[in-house]
Amino acid sequence: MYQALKLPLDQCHRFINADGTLKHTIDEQEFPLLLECYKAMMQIRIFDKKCVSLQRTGRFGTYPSVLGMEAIGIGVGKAMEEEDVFVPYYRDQATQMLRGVSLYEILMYWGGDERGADYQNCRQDLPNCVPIATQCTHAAGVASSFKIRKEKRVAVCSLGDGASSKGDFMESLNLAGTWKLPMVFVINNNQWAISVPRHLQSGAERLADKAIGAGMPGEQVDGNDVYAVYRAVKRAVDRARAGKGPALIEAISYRLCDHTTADDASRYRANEELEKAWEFEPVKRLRALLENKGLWNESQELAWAEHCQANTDKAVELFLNTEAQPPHAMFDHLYAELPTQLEEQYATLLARHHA
Ligand SMILES: Cc1ncc(C[n+]2csc(CCOP(=O)(O)OP(=O)(O)O)c2C)c(N)n1
Ligand SMILES: [Mg+2]
Repeated sequence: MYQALKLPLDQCHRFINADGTLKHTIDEQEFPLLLECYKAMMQIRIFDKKCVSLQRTGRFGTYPSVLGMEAIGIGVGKAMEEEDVFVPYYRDQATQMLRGVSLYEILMYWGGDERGADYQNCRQDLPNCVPIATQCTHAAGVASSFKIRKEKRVAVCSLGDGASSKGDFMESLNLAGTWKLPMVFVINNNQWAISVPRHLQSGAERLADKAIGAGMPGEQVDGNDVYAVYRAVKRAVDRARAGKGPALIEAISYRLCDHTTADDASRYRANEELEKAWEFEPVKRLRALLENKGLWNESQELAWAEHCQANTDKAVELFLNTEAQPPHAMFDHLYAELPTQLEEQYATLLARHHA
């Protein structure tokens, strides 16, 4: 089955199989955590669907859905400590939600309002990075500061499979390995970089092997298994915190959605492959496991879905009722002192706004 998709899922770390059975035993004490993960994954799935609808009805900007990749984000978020710093790319709503970024803030950001990046919680987490892989260099900087200040904190950097072909990533990886920085790279390998499939991106059999040249451990995990992601990231984060240096984790998943709302994946991707990928998706398998263990049932599912929808609707209402900032706000917070040219443009815009 996996071969049809060409996902190397049989070789990578996994606890929860696609049908909800266990490949490896999970300690009973961990089940409350799994329940929390499931609830969070449902919240992000319901919220994410609403974001796509908002864009389709003209009330939102371009939006990158996280459909099918929820387990990666939630596993990463659960593995981090509050004092760590998360350095995201643009498909990290799930981790951000667990870190304390509100659904309202996520909506504001993707609605084109930078106030959404001024997180009221987790104030040291970095904002979304849309330029591919540049966040890796920022994360290396954050991790360097932790090392210099002897702080027991870890920078966790998230990136896509496509981003792992960029120089910024390779340079950050090299620096992290050389300086033994307290950082963890997590690759969300969703098999596509927009329309470029994984096999055309890199000659490396496993993206995790890129760690070898940088002198750090690299590990492949089933990114559709939230517990496998959590365990791998937690181990790497604990290790980095203990001063043993960085690690790279490749979480293998599949992008069940278009690249963004500006994309139409049916133009370059076979429907048969997409249908196959749905068999491995992360939410269904965790629900099956929890139900088998007697920890979840249909009525809880319905009640929780309703709760998640209410949370989403509340945040959407607040977002839609937030007054947009004036156009000249785009100049705010860019520079301590605006360069002359920008100062002129700022003055022009200000005059028009008040005319
Ligand atoms: C520096 C830079 N080059 C190109 C782009 C255009 N671009 C946006 S998303 C993307 C593909 C990224 O794929 P991947 O890293 O696999 O992340 P995914 O979107 O699949 O999560 C590209 C090339 C960009 N945003 N930044
Ligand atoms: Mg990708």
